[in-house]
Order: sequence, then structure tokens, then C-alpha cells
Amino acid sequence: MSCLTRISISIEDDIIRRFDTISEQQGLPTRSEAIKQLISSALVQYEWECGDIVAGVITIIYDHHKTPLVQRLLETQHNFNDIVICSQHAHLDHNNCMENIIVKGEVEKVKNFHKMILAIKGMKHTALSMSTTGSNKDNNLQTD
Ligand code: NI
Repeated sequence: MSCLTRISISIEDDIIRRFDTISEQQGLPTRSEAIKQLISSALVQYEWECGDIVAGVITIIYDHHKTPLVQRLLETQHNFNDIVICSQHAHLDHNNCMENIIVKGEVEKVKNFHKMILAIKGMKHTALSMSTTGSNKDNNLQTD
């Protein structure tokens, strides 16, 4: 774990009051923790724009009766097997399946994989959760 650095910032009263209210509603214990979360998110966003290696989860909801969709989903994952670490499948109800695909790899390849998933027709919902290993050479982001 890296050393802590104390910072001081100036910000308008109404903005910090709104920020504190939202942070409290989200269960963040302190203003410092809330600001740390924002900075961490910004660093992850930067890695996804300019970094080398990223990690994330792609969540998909689909009707498993649509067999062309299921076949394309499987083929796409096999085509990117060097970045797909694993996938988790849940049968939500009689029709709907949820799949969480955990990915890690070069940012452009992960983005390309995500585009290929988005291009599959018939998905009910897809979402990308961007994350990081914190190991890119140009940052020291540490999570504990
Ligand atoms: Ni299923």
C-alpha cells in the first residue's frame, strides 16, 4: 500500500454540500473516501483511453431461445479466448439468461471484443464495467 498524501482543495459550498449528500446516500463513510473513489474512477477511465492492460466485466442479458444469438455469443468468446478469463452463466427465468464475461488484456483488444458483443443482434441488455489491475506502467493506482 502506498503512502497517504494530504491535499487541500477549494470548492463552492453548494457543490460540496450536494457531493456530501450523494456520498452519504451511497454509503461512503468519509469525504476523503468519496473523493478517493472519484479519483480512482477517473484513473480507470484514463487507463481505458490510454493504458496498456485493462480488466472488466461485460454483462449480457438475452433470450436463450434465440439460437443464432447464442451461437454467435459462443463463437465471439472463443475468438477472443486470449482475453476472456472466464464467463458465468445464470438462468434468470424460463427465457432469460445472464452472462458475465470477465476480460483482461490489451485495451484495444478488449474494446474490440466489446464491440463484437454489442454487434450481436437480439441482446436485451449489455453493460460494460471498466476496471483495472492497477499495473499499468504509468500509474501507481493501488486498491486495498
Ligand atoms: Ni441460461
